[in-house]
Amino acid sequence: MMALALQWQLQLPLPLPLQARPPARAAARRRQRGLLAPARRVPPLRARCCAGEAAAADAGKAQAAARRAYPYDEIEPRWQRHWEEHRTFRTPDIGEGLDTSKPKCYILDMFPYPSGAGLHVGHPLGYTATDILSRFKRMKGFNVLHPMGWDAFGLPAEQYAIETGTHPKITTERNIERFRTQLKSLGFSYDWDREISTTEPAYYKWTQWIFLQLLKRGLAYQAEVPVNWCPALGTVLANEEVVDGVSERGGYPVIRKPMRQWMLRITSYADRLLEDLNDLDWPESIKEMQRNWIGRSKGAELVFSAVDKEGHDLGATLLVYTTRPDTIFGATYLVVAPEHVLLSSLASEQQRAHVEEYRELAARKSELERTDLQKEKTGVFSGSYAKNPATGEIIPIWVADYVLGSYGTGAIMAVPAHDSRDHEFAVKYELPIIKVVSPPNGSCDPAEAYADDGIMINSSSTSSGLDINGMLSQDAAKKVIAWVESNGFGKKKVNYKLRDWLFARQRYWGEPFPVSYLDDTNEMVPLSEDELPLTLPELDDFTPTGTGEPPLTKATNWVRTTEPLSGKPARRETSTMPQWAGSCWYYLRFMDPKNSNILVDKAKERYWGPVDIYVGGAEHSVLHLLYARFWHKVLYDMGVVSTKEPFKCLINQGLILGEVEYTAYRDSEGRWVSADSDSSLIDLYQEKVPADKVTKVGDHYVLRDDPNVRLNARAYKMSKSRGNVINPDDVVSEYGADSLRLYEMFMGPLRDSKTWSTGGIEGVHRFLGRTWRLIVGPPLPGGSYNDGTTTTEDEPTLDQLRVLHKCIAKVTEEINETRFNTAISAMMEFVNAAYKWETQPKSVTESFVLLLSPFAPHLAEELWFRLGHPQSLAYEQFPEVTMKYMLLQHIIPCC
Ligand code: ANZ
Repeated sequence: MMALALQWQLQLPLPLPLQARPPARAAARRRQRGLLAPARRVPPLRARCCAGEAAAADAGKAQAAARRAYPYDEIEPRWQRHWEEHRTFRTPDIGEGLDTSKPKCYILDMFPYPSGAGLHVGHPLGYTATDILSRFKRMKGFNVLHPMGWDAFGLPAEQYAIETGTHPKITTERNIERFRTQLKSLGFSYDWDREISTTEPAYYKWTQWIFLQLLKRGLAYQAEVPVNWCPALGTVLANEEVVDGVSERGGYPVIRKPMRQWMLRITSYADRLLEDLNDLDWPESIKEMQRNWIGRSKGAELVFSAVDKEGHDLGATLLVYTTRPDTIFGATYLVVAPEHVLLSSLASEQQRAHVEEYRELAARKSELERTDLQKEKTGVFSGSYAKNPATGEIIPIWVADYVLGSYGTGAIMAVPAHDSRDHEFAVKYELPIIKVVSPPNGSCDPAEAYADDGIMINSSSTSSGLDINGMLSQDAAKKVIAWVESNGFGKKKVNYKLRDWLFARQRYWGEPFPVSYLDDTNEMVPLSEDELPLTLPELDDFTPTGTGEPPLTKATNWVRTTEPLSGKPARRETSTMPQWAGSCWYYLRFMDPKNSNILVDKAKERYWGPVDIYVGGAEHSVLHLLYARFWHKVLYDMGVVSTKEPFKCLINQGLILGEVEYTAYRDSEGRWVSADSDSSLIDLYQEKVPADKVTKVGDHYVLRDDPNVRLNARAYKMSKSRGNVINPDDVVSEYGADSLRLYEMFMGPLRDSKTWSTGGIEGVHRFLGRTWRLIVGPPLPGGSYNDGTTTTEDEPTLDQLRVLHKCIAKVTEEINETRFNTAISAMMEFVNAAYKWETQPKSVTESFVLLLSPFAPHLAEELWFRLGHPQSLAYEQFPEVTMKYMLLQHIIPCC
């Protein structure tokens, strides 16, 4: 226990000043001169076990001792076989023995993309948590649905196909096989009979079916839209797949290019997606991210008439969107986006060439670049003017790329005194700045825009009859809206940041769209539902065409088709659906995975829906969860599902960082320099220090042999290039699956980021070994163990019952609260206490084994069996607390 506590402290990452790493080239030079420790090589896991209480001991010996802790290598495969052969975790269907009078619990992991790299230690973190909950709920009398599947369409398999010529289907099957084997080796209690893959035609038949329903309801449409075109990947990317102007995968440059694309009208559901967030038991941070993503803003659309320089009406109007109608008297110019449809007609003869040139320049920039507040604002005068309806003033119309064509009306009224972007622009191009809002306390920086609410000034006009002077901003805004509405100058308007969902990819490895186009009229014709699935054709050449034409165009026989109703020749759609499609509804299919007549049987959905507990990474907070909620609401409106929301409770597991790395510093003479010294660390030589040469003093780390020398300690995200990736397979073979499971749960609260520590896993492994020997007895000469247990038929003492029930209460409460680390501590305390008992009464031991079973199921099953139970413990009743034994806690000390 002590050792573990120490190890836990050691895991806390300390910040390393960023500048502490010398430039790579300098480091290499120093390394050549022998001043720096050699570049980090990744030693095998066994060689890295040097931290923790066994630090001073020989690593090899510690490993040997660790492996002897108990025979996990015999126990674990045996029980995995048993569960597989007996289909222990199969959840029967309604009508096939499922007792629907029992309560249900649907516990779901975000299903993985089966990458070629296999499982990493981050995966089992969430999977162990859901497994504990599933096993616990089964033992608490719930019907549990706990399935697993594969989100297997997507770019990497296709990229691999391009590089190696291996068909994505083969790569995907191979990767799935590996993932499945790895997951089974961890003893997760999935119902493998329900396994699905998004790439199976029997599955994507229903993804295509949903698309047809969206099409019928006008929620899928085609539009010529400026898309993110990535020439290197030869595909269009969604906004979310572009980071800082380059593709998220691969980091290739992305440009904007207009293309005809499939879009999904998610914006029609914006309000419901926003409102229904309130009832969800989700992390507040995720709900906030979704709210921001939807970005509902309230304001007004105002009409400005285009006029000539003298103010003569030109018969055209420009609509602007503003969230600050109160500032209308301060609007000294208008700005249209470079892609605004009226721009060409607004450009005067004199300005046309400048405007065109500017438009072309802007087309090369990403939206991110254009809206970057740090970037200098640019723009060009269009040559046209408009009349401010409130002031009657003639104001110029400019084009500038800080206004986006895709938001609001693509045009703004610029109020430089109160909007910082407009202010910067007006200063640069010497446009008038008129202050119309005075801060309530009267003072503001005249060199900057005052963007807050306040009291209206300079805001009345006899010609228009509008007077809002002296009013508070919000009241003034209401008055302006009423005024524009009654005078035909505009209306109240709600806007959303959320855009319709670009739903097509110019790639091969995705769901084909079930539509074709008639050769003669080009009319789009949906496939009839009974023709689904439309399967992907075999293809040998996956390389993108480079023109934007998807690789599927190469499958000429597949592309050519006949429209069944008219018999007319037609060609199939050659884009495919994005990877998000399959993951939008998979949780529904798990309820009824083999149904070929309907997406999900109504009775099954009514029983199992919605997902009660959904666990996955926070990186899916916006896209997957928003898209899935959107589809779910459409299916709800169609009566396919009975709940408004798909996922009742959401839990984001934290990140697992690599083992803490310690850095010491030396000066040019080779002397140690403490990391907290005044000298700049940049000029010093860095040296990685192994954990067994480090000790902790107060809240910092020092050299064990020279405690005056302070070190920097930091944990990094696991990455191949850093060489700090831990492979779960290695951990399983070294310590067993139960140790890995227990360790990942013991590292700290599920939702927090945590640092990997091999010393920590040795600690939990020793705990399991102690538990084993407590119940089975010490090893016999030769290293084997008794067949049974050393428990007795004795009646437990009151003290034993007190210790047991305290443990039951704690473990039950902590599982319910998903605080698995403290549940494990409670079990460790129990084992410590039990070692002091003269005998181990069987009834007490049995209850403890049941408590342990959700966490370390293999070991628990083995002990349960040895305690005389031939059946698996998976459906045994979870121990219940008897309060009278708990109360003994208070009585005993007094006696
Ligand atoms: C006048 C004004 C005065 C504005 C003021 C702000 C402050 P949100 O909250 O994000 O909805 N805007 C409108 N459409 C735009 C577009 N397509 N591209 C860039 N900016 C656009 O922001 C709405 C505000 O952003 C609008 O209100 C408009 O500027 C600007 F003191 O109008 B405002």
